[in-house]
Amino acid sequence: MIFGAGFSGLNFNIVSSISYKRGEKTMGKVSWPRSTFSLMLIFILALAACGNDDALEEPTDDPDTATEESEESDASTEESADEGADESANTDGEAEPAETEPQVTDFEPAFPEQTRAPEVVTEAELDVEVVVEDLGVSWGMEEFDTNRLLVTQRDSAELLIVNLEDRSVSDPIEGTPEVNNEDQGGLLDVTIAPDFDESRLVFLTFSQDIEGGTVTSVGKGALSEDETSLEDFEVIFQATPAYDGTLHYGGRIIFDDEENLFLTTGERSDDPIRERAQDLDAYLGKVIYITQDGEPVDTNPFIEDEDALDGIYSYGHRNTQGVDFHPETGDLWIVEFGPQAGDELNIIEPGNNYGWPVVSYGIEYTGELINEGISEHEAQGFVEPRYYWDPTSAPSGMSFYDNDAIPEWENNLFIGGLAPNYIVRVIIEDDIIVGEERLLTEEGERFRDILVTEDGALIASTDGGLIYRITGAGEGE
Ligand SMILES: [Ca+2]
Repeated sequence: MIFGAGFSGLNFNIVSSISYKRGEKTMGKVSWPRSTFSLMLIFILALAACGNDDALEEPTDDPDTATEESEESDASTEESADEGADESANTDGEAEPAETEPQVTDFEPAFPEQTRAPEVVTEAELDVEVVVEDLGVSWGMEEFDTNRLLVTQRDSAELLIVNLEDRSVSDPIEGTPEVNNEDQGGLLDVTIAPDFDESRLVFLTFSQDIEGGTVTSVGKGALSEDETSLEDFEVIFQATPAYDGTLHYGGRIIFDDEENLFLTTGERSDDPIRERAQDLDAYLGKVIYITQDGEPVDTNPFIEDEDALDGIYSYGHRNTQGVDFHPETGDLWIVEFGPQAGDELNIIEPGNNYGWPVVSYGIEYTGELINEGISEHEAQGFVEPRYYWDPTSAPSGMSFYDNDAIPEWENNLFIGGLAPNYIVRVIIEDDIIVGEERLLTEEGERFRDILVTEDGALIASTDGGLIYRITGAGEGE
C-alpha cells in the first residue's frame, strides 16, 4: 500500500505535544467512528494485493480526484505506525527518513538528498484548532486583510470571506465566474493584486468550458467596498488548447515583485494529451508568466521564438498545484503532483524543461513504466527535481513560513498532502532538502491549501471543509 503516513515514535511525540482546541462536534466526528472504521478497512485491505493502488485511483486518475481513499489511507496509517515504531527501535545512529513506507518504484535518486530526507520534529509546543468547519473543498486562500481570508469553494464555485478572529463565514461574493466543476475542476485559486488597497482587484483561476473542451482560466474583478461582489469580472488568460477532460488543471497563481503573475497549468492527465507538456505551442503542463492584463511578460524566454507561445516560462510539468517564493533566495519553488510516486519539488528557471512525461521518478497508476522508464532527468537533458516523493505525498497547495513567530519554522516549506493526509514540513539548506516532517497525521483530512498569515499562523484548508489554524502554544488567541 502506498498511502503510508510516515508515522514513527517521534511523530507520536509531536502529535501528543499538540494541544487541541476543537468544538465538541468535531472531536466526536474525528475520534471513534474513524478508528473503528479503519480497523475494518485493515482487514479489507489485507485481502487486497499490496503495492497496487488501482482501486484508489479509478475511475479517474490521481488521488486529487478520489474522495474515498482518505478513509483507506487512515487504515494504512495505523498499520504503518506499528512498522515505523519497529524500525525506529533498530537505531544504528543514522537519522531515519520521515517516510517509513517502502518505495513503489525501483528508481534511485540522482543525488542522495533527492528523496527520503531524515525526519525532523518540531520542538515547539503547538496549538492546533479548527477555526471553521462545514465548508466545501477550499481550494485556494488569500489573506486580503489582517486575519481575514478570501477562500474559494471548488465545487460550488463560491468565493467566501473567512474571519479567523470571530470565525465567521460570509455569504458567497457575487460576480464570480461560471466554472466547469466536474472532477478536479471548479473555482480554484485566489490572490489579490499587489495594489489591492487601491485597485481592490482579486484574481481567480478556474476551469472553464470553451469550444472544444475545458481550459484553466485566469480572471480578475474588483471587490466592492461592502465586500459583497466582484465587479466587472473579466477573463484575462486561457491556457489553451481546450481539451475534453476534467483532470489536471494546475491552477495556482502568485504575484512576484514585478507585480506580474505566475500561473501553473496541468497537462490534462490523459495519454497522449499529456505529451503536450513538452510542446511550446500549448499552454498545458507549463509555468506561465503574464501581466495583470493577461499579456505575456516581455522578458519571457520564448518571446523571440516564432513557434512558441509567448506566455510560457517553463515546461515539462505534470500537475502543479503549489507555488511560492523562497523567502531568502527569492527563487520560485513549485510542487508537482506526480503519477504513482514521483511528486517533485522544483526550482523554476525561465526556459527550462522539467521532463514530464519523458522522464519521471514515478510510474503509471497501472504499475507500468512511463515512456521508457527513465527517472534520471539531467542525463536526458532535463532539470533534476530538487526532491521527490516515493511513495506519493499527493502534494497540493504550499507556502514557505516567512515569519519568525515559530522561530524553528522560519523559511521552512509547508505542503498540503491529499492522500496520505498530512502536512509536509520541508527544511531546505542551500537548495538541498535536509529534513522532512509530517504534521497532523492523525486528523485524517485531505489538506488542500496552505497559507501563512502575517501573524505567523499556519493555516490549512481541507477537502472535508475545515480550516485549521496552527500556532505556537499560547499564541493562538
Ligand atoms: Ca520532472
